[in-house]
Amino acid sequence: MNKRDFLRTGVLGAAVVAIGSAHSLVQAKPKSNGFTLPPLPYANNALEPYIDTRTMEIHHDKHHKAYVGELNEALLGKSEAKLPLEQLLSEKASTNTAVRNHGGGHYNHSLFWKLLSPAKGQSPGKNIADAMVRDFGSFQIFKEKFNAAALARFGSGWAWLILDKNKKLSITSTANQDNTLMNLPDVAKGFPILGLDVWEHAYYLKYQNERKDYIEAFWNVLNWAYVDKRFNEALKQ
Ligand code: MN3
Repeated sequence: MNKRDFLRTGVLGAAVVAIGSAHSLVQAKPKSNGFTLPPLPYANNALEPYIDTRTMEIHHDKHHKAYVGELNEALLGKSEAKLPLEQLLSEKASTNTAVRNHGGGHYNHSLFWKLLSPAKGQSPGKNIADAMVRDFGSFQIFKEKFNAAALARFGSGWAWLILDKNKKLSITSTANQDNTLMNLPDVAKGFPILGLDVWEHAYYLKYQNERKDYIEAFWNVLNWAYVDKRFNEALKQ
């Protein structure tokens, strides 16, 4: 919808309200040309018993949906709405709180769904396994450091495995919906290979205050095939 159409709808909507009609134009919300909620790539119950059905429903259908809606609303009619999400985050998150919070929420969750999978028995591919040995000493040390970052993040946030500009893997965590694409003070920069949502909404129904148990369960549903894909793509960038 262009600006003129938007104004016309607004005026018409106001007129309809004024005569007390319930015409649908009154409810019609102007649409952004922006971002959409991706469907989960598996059923809500696919990650049981590690991540429960109800948590997946609420997390995707309520929380993620809200980030998308708020982001579109904040960018309505603005040129930023046309930017690719990664570029939007790297260029605008530091100065635009809606982009930082809702854009971050949209990116982080879109990534998170794809990082989970019901496929059993996955393990890291050779390239990333070798890089983990090189940069952490062993797979076990990588996992311990990642778990520690996820556990130590105070309040709401994410733990990350990232590839930095020197093509080195490292582990970090961010508050709220921040991520390592954003140019923020105190946030490490790098391409997010793997992220774990440690907001209470991600685990509280099943695990309550036991974040540690949720973190341990996460490894059973980690989609290593997708982790490998991201790693191999990031190496080429
Ligand atoms: Mn979440």
